[in-house]
Parts: sequence; structure tokens; C-alpha cells
Amino acid sequence: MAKQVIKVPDLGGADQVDVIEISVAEGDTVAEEDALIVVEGDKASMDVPSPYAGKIVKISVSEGDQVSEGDVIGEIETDADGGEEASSEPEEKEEAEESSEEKAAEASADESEDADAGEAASGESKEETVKVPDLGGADAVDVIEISVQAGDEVEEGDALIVVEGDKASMDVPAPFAGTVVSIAVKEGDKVSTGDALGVMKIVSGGAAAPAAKADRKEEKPAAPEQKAEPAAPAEPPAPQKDRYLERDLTVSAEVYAGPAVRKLARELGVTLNKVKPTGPRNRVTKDDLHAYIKEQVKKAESGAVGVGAGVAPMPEIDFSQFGPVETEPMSKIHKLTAANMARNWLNVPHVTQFDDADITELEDFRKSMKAEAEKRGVKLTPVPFLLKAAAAALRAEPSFNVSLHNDGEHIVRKDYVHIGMAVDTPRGLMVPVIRDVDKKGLYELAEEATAMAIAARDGKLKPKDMQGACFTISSLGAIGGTGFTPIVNAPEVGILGVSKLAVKPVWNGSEFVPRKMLPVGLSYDHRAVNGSDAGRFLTYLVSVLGDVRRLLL
Ligand code: CAO
Repeated sequence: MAKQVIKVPDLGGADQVDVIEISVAEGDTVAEEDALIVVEGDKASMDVPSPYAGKIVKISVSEGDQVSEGDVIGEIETDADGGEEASSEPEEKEEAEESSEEKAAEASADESEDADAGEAASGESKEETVKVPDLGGADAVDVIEISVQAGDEVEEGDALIVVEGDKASMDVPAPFAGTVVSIAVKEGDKVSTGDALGVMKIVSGGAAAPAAKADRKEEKPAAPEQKAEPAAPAEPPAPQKDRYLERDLTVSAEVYAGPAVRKLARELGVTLNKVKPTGPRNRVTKDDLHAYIKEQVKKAESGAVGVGAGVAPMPEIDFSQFGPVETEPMSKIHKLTAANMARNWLNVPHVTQFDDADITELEDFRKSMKAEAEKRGVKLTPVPFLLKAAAAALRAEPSFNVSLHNDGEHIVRKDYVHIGMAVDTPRGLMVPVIRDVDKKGLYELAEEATAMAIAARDGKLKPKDMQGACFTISSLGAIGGTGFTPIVNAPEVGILGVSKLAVKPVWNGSEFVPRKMLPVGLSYDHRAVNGSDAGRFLTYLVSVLGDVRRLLL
């Protein structure tokens, strides 16, 4: 048994990479080459494999740490008798690495020479053949994505194509900023190190590329140092050697996506396994990501609300196939109302309770007061009585004067009584709010309701005129109907839908008598209140409408 310190190996030039996953725990037994941690740099993520088989005794890094070559990852207890065998192994690996680095350097130099040949004589605008770089030992890998097309402007390091070998996929990045002149490979082709993958034109000025290439040639014998340089302008930065190849399975075990796609997904805050893959072997491509974002934006703009898999998107229907149609734009208010209705309907578990209020006496009283009201310049309709009765019920049943807090963990109890009144306007439905209804008299309420309705119809309401209601009344009584289930105007707790007054025979214990019955339906947020709270609230409200003297109590 021997303890070995495990260090971050050569990261192919990358420095200060993020530890994004710890793949093992202390006490785990691992085989040589098993992933210990996953690190992620600017352009790629990669497994850091165990150099030995053995038992992990210590993990010295955490997710979110930044590490560089040589940093300690942890300790492993190997099966080797002494340190010798184990410690000689990394050296062998290093040698192997060096020889492959040399190969990489040679390949680069070859490429530079080729590139020289491809240059235009003027030195102003140079076209260079871009070749497949050292693939870290992998050979004949599949081209699974072409990330650019002729004419595209690319930055140095942008993915040109994505290739996939047995163990991983990797972006082949642009060796310099420029314009893609042509792409010589297509999806499904197999490519190896040195194969031409296309031609690029340098846009960053005539002198840059030759100078850089000259530098590279001079550096050829000193290949290891070259790694420390930033990506050289005429040579695609070689993907890491096969033990550090980019991880293919990244966001979740089921999602296949290249590093550039993952980076973009991270920047956009997209969870990759929500994106429908269309690439080869179910790979998520950049186009898939764009299509997903487009769809989400479209949904958001149309006001459609998604709650996971529960709500399927509406199918697009061409109505003209059924008969003549005209399509006109919705008003701003209509669109807003549609979005709010959908939001409230989907978020609030609605229950609607119905009742009939006997307003025979209320109507007698209202009619007897009509002339006096008119003298005062107000119209005494049933609405002020409804407002007053609702306010009385909210005060009498404070358990109903609440809202569910946004956090879903608190109930907000209100010591004020503001009530919204739905107003039908040519531009759409508006809900002005009448404040402190419990403190106002019937004439005052009638006046204010009329003024609010006029302001709504004239488009003169201010945002603050439509905020802060505890409850809403929607009166369709003047229009008709025997009952309806109004949609709660969240975050309010409930809404009273008032239908058309009808004279009905009511049994008074000894005979049927004609009574003026007002049908009402109370929809409420069943998350915020129970049926018993709502039942008590509506019963009280109906009793007040049945005997307005109760308002004096
Ligand atoms: N049953 C029978 N008649 C009724 C009634 C009822 N429930 N409610 C009102 N009326 C009568 C009124 O008494 C009035 O008759 P008189 O002129 O003889 O007195 C007549 O209907 C018209 O009333 P109104 O509309 O002028 O005034 P209102 O106070 O009843 O209503 C307002 C005001 C703003 C609520 C109403 O104009 C309105 O816009 N209602 C539509 C609300 C709406 O669209 N709700 C749906 C929301 S959800 O989609």
C-alpha cells in the first residue's frame, strides 16, 4: 500500500479552470483512468482521470474551486507495494505526453508551411487552409456538426466543426479571427489529424499571420513552452490529449452537446435536457438551442403560460380553411387581460359558490331613493349596494380578507377594504379600485363608481387607480345571465360575479311569494381560504343584500 498525491495534470494550456464536478468521494475505490473531477475552462470541460487504481483517501478540492496544473486534487492509496511503481507511472505518462506534444508541434509547423503556400501574394488578404489539429491520439473521428458556413465571420477559438470519437466529442476551433471561405467537410465525414477542413481568410491585417507563423516555426524545437502561449493565429489550438478529452455527457447523463453549445446554454440559462435534440446521435446543436429560445420567447410574448408538462402549447390553426375570416390586432388592454386571465386561471385553484340574494326590500329602498339620488347628481344602481355589502362581509369575515403571499408560505391579512369594479370599455376590460369602501356611504360609492366607470371608458385611469384591491365585483346584471364563474383577479382572494335580477317564487313557510332574486357567484382562491371561510363570507354578503339594515350594525 502506498499513498500518492494526485495533482492536476497538464490542461493543454488552460489555466485557472473551474472545478464543476467532483466525481468521486473519499473512500471510493477507483480504477486507473476513472474520472476524479471534471474541470471546465473557457472552451471545454474535461474529466481529470485517476493516474492510479486505488482507494481515494482525500479530496482537496470542492466544486467551484479554480485549479491549475500542479494543484493538488487529493490523495489515493494505491495497491502498489511501495511508491516506486506508482511514481514511475506518471513519468512514463509525461514522456508520452511530451512525445505527443512534439507531434502536435510538428503538425503545427507543417500546417504553417501549408498555410504559407496558401497565402495570397499581396500579404493584405490571406487565405489559409485550416486543418484538423492533433486529436490526442484519436483517429478517423466523425464530423457530427458543422458550426459555421462560408461567409461567416468568426473569432479566434469559435467552433468551426464538432467531431466525435469513441470517448468524447470536441469542438475544432478557428485558429484565428477571420472569414470562413469554404468548409471542405460535411456532417458524417470521418477526419483525422492533418486533414483539411476548410479555408479561412484573415481579417486582422496583413502582417499578423506571417509574423505569428514565423514565431511558431522558431518555437518548433521548444514545443512544451508553446503550450503556454495563447492560441497561435494560424494553428487550431489542439484539443486536449485523449485522457483530458472534453466530456460528452455534460448537463445530465442523457444530454449530448458540444462544449460551445453548453457554453451558450449556460450563458442563456437554458437547461439542456429541455431542448429537443436534432443532431446526430440525439445531440443538441446550436440550432436546437436557438429554436428552443425562439419558442420560449414566442410563448412569453403571446402570454401563454407554461407549467411544465401539464400545459401543452395550443396548435396553430388556419381558420380560413373553414370559411372566410378577417384577422385584426388585439388592443394592448385585450392582450394584457388575456395574459392575466391565463395566468390567474392556471395559478389559482378556483372554486365558485353560487347563491341568490333576495333583494326585494333593497330594490324597494333603492327605487324610493332614486329621485333624491338624482337630485344629488348620482345614479343609484345595485352596484353601490353590492360594494357596501362586500365591504361589510370582508370586515365581518376577516379570514376572507387575505392574499396568499408570493412565497407560498405566508398569508397576508388586510386591515383595509379596497374593492375593484370590473368595467366593460371599448378597449377591453378594466378594473378600477374603490378605496376604503367600508368607510364610505352609498351616495359616495355611487358617485365614485360612476366616475371610475367614466374614467375607465375614457381611458383616463392611472395605474394606481387599478391597484390594491382585496376583492372584485363583476356585474353583468344589466346585460343578463343567470350565473357565471368569474376568474379571480390574483393576488386578490376572490371575485363576485353578479347576474341579472329575476323575480322568482320563494316559499316563505306557508306560501310561494314573488321575490326579486339576484344570482351571485363567488369564485375564490382555494389556496388562500377554505370553503368554510368562503361559505361564511358569501352567506353574510347575501344576508346584507337581503336586509340592508344590517349595514348599520
Ligand atoms: N340585474 C338587473 N338589472 C341591473 C343589475 C342586475 N344585476 N345591475 C344593474 N342593473 C340595471 C341598473 O339598475 C340600470 O338600470 P336603471 O338605469 O333602470 O337603474 C341598468 O342595469 C344599467 O346599469 P349601469 O350599467 O348603467 O350601471 P351599473 O352600476 O349597474 O354598472 C358597471 C356599472 C361599470 C359595473 C357596468 O357598467 C359594467 O361595465 N359592467 C360590466 C362588467 C363586466 O364586464 N364584467 C365582466 C368581467 S369578467 O369578463
